[in-house]
Formats: sequence, C-alpha cells, structure tokens
Amino acid sequence: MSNNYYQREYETMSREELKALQSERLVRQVRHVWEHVPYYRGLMEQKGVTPEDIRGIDDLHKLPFISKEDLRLQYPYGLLGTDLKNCVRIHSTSGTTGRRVVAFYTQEDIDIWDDCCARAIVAAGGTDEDVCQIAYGFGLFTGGAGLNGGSHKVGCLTLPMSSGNTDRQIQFMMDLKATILCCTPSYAAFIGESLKEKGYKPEDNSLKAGIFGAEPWTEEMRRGIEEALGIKAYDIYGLTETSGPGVAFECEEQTGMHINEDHFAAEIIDPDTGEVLPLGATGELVLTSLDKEAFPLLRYRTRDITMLSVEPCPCGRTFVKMKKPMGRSDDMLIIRGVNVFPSQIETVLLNEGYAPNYQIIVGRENNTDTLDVNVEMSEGTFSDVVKDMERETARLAQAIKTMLGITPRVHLVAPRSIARSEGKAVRVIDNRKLHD
Ligand code: DLL
Repeated sequence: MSNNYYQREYETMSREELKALQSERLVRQVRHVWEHVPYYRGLMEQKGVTPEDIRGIDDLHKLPFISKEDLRLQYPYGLLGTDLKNCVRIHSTSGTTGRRVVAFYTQEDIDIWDDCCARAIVAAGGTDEDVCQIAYGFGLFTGGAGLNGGSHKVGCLTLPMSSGNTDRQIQFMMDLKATILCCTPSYAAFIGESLKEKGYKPEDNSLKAGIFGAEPWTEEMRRGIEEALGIKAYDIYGLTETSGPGVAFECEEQTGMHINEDHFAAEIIDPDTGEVLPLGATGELVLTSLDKEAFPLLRYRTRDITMLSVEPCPCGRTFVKMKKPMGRSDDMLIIRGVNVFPSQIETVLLNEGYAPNYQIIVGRENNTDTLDVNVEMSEGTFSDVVKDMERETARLAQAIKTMLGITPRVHLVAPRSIARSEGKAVRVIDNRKLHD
C-alpha cells in the first residue's frame, strides 16, 4: 500500500462510490452539453437520445461518438461549452496537417487539470521537497503547462525549462539538483546520452524519477532510460482534447496507468465497428469528460489502441489501469497486408542492444510495399570490417522478421547520424502517402 496520494479520498474510493460519482457527474455533463453546445445536441437528436435517457454511467453507451473530424469541423468555437468570456486559456494540438484542434479552459478546468498532473507527480514519489524540471514544450502544447501546474500544486520547486537547449537543461539539472524530470521519453533518452557524453555517470545526478509521455514508448525504452539516468521512469498519458497530460498516470507498480476516473469515463471499442468491448479486450480508447466546463467531450474516439484492467492494484488506487498505448490506430502501418506498429520494431532493436535511434521508411516499388529500417550504431557496435556489418544487418533483419512476419531491409548508419528529438520523435516516413 502506498502513501503517495495527492487526493486519497478520490484515488482510493470504492468502485461503488466511484460509480455513483461518475453517474452524478455524467448526468450533469450531458445536460451541460445539451444546453450549451448546439452541435452536440444535434448529434444526440440524430441518435434519438435526450438528457432524460442518461440516468447514470451505465447509459454512457447510448450517447453518440465524437471524433477528431468533428473537432476539426467545429474549429474554432463550435464545441465551446461556456461563454468565451469565462475562458482563460487555449491550447492546441501539434498536428502538422489539416486544421488544428483548439481546446478551451475555464479557471475551474485548469484547476482540475493541475490536480490530475499533481496526482501523477505524487504517484512518482514527488513532494514539496522536490525540484521538478519540466522539459516538455511550453506554449500551445499542453505538456509544459500541465506538468507545471501539477508541480506547483504539489509544492515542488519548479524549473519551467521547456524543451531544447540540452546543455542548459543539463547545467540546471546538475546545479539546482533536479530530482524529477518531466519530458518526452525520446528527449529523456537524448538527455541521458548527452550526460554520458559529458562524462557524467548515472549516479552523478540527483534525479530519482521521471514522468514521461506524449508519445508511445516501449518497456525496453523504459529500462534504457532508467539505467542511463539512474531513476524510475513513470508513464503519463493525455491529449490536448481532454485538457492535456494527466488523463492517466503510473504508480510505483509501473504496470499501466490509472485513469483519473472521477474526471474521465473510459471505454474500449472495436475501432472498425464501434462496438463496446468487454474489459480486458484490446481496442480503441474512448474518453468522456465528466466535469469540464469549456471543452466538454462525450465519447471522444482517441484512436489510441490499449486495454483496460480493474485488477486491484497493490498501490491502493481503485481507478482502472490502461496499458501503455501501442500507438494510434492511424500510426499503424499496413505493410504488405501486415499490421505493423513502430513500437514493435523498437522492441526488437532495443532487445538487440541498440539505442532508440532509428527510422522506419515505408515505400512502394513495383506495386509492392517496401520496409527499410535505418538503425544507428553506437561507437561500441561500429566496425569497419564489411563482413561483420553484413552479419549484423542480417541478424537484425531476421529478428524483425520474427516479430512482424515480414523481412525489412536493415541499414546500419553512423553514430549520431539520426536526428535527436526534443519533443515527440518522428520515427516513420511513409513515402506511399505522397502518392495518395
Ligand atoms: O501529448 C499530451 C501530453 C503531454 C501527454 C505530456 C503526456 C505528457 P497531444 O499532443 O494532443 O497531447 O497528443 C496526444 O499523444 O492521443 C497519444 O497518441 C499520444 N500519447 C500521449 N501520451 C502517451 C503515452 C499530448 N504515455 C496523443 N503513451 C495521444 C503513448 C501517448 N502515447
């Protein structure tokens, strides 16, 4: 049993109490949406549902879904749940194509969001004695602002570094004895690599924990970061549409992320049919906000593929846990008819002793899909004997084939030749999309 709770009364409430709370909040949230967001009202009317039909959380499935496409169509104000004058902030997705999604917040929304992030920091062992270095981007991206708010609530000394300028990150980390690092896992790996290059050993820093999220990362990557920085690495999940980081967070068990179910109801659906799947099934995560004012979301299709579990957690929290998302359904590559998640290739490469510096290039030659994987060598794996390199390339190709069932072309590339990420890493180049 843990003592690391930020809001014990919610985090450890019984499932019956939680159900009653979720029911009461859902009824209120649906009414709020019906009265304030004509677009939602239209969707509900189309499905023949009125607020009277929603009497509790068991009625959630009666509501229509909402998708990223709806959010784009309603850009910028179409889903606003309150007068603009009540809003105090916006954030926006980092999407590179199409219209961005803009999320609005009242002060009350920000307060709840900060609480969710504070729960994550406390679950990672954070207290008011800690120095919390926030190296997620600050700005329209939600990572910096969310963890910053959480860190203030916990009372940590907060270093609002934003991402980038790795030399300065390291200087502040060492001089101010940062104990908790918050950034994307790919940036954490890069910081670890840079510390090593500067001659620091993992025990030279004061870090004890890291809170990493905003992109998929594997267990193998977790182990690599934990070793490089000498810390425990905790996962955190969220998306701009639901406020930002803090929808779910890991406790000391590190076996999945507790969903803050007093604020978000979670379902898993079959992404093709929309059918709600039983607990324990893998599918698309659908989230419903239960107490948002400015940007309420009913049954939002996240496109993230995961699985839920209500197994009692030794930490004492009663909230369901979601497994590390494998990636978004739209990140899944279909190569020669085989479904491939980039994270599967990452698992193989890290198991084979490589660092998470790789690139996946998909193309099409003579009407057949091609899969090329560029893998960066470390100084240690580098060899100028051609035979050795050929043998290594063949070994990696075989390992990937065993995982995926298709044979890639593997290319070993020089140390430091693949660009490092300070935010979300771009691992895949799909040249087939250019010809759509
Ligand atoms: O990435 C919010 C965030 C900031 C989460 C900092 C955690 C830490 P977006 O930019 O809107 O928001 O991207 C949301 O990122 O739908 C997932 O596909 C992915 N994602 C976020 N956290 C994780 C995670 C932020 N822990 C999208 N594991 C989501 C895997 C994640 N994927």
